[in-house]
Amino acid sequence: NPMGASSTASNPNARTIEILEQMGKYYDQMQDQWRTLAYRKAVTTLRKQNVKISTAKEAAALPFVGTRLADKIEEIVLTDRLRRLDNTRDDPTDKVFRLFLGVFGAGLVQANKWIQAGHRTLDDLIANAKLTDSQKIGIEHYDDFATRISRAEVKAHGDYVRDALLKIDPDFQVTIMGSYRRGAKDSGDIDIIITKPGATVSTLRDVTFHALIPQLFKAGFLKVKLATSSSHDDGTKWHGVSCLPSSTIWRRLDLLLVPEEEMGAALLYFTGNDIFNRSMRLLASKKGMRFNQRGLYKDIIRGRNREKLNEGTLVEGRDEKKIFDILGVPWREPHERIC
Ligand code: DCP
Ligand code: MG
Ligand code: MN
Repeated sequence: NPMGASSTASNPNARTIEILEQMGKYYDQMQDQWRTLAYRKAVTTLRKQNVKISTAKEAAALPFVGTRLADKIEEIVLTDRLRRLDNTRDDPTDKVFRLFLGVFGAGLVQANKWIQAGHRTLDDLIANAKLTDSQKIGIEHYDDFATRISRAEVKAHGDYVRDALLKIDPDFQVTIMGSYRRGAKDSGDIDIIITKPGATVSTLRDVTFHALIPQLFKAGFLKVKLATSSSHDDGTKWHGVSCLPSSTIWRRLDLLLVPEEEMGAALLYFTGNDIFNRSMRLLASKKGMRFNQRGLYKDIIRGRNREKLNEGTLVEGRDEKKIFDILGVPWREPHERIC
């Protein structure tokens, strides 16, 4: 966390925050996005308090803290623990479930199927389950993918891609996005945007898929391509695995191809974090607009259930700052986009 451990340690709610973070991490592993979000927001709120929050009533009066979370805060203060969290540690099926959810690309349905089929360990899966190629990689490199990547290593992966790309065409640009751009001290994966002033998507694709990627495979830097849901695949993304020549740890690497006219929207979107993006999307929607990774659009016609009936007209895509302006949001540096 970029807020740093020191600011938590001196916070009167340090112990509560610590336990809520563990509970949030549990829900994150369970892919329960709703509860993960609720816990993250509550932790952010508690970090800002300079008095100790002791009762459910005090907690419920804070923004983003609902009654059930407020009860849990009181329980933590009174008992120095949280039964719900302790329970998760005793339940063996629960542990296996979280283990399986940690396999790259495995969701709730897949994890459940493996458990129903009687599998209990990763070795079990390798020996007895029918796995896709991506799942096999996810299991064989389970520990690699679970290890955070230091800032220096993220940068080294970015430099490697940039060096190779600039040898092919010096006008290309490589930007490291995601948690790295927000200044995080470590990251879960490496997110990279590839662009070139004036180039069409088709040129970006040609160079990336026919020159860059084959070359990076040949050099041994790229290890495998991973499957992604085909519904989201418009040929501007590549998901896979890379490894530095000096290392044996395989890392998750995402490449994204962005034409110049969408660069502002892509910078905004892929800087995140996900909650900040969600609030920007909500704000756009309240103003009758729509924000996605390609741009800010207006004149969206929505149906009875607020489903959109057209794509709208592009308002801004090129300039990140302008998108903030048009939405009426004061500029926030990437490291300030943490919710
Ligand atoms: N993103 C989003 N909503 C999602 C997933 C991603 O808005 N459901 C955006 C915001 C993220 C960016 O894409 O910052 C990159 O996605 P990552 O999953 O790689 O997340 P981060 O880079 O922020 O964190 P990590 O260090 O875990 O990779
Ligand atoms: Mg990332
Ligand atoms: Mn990513």
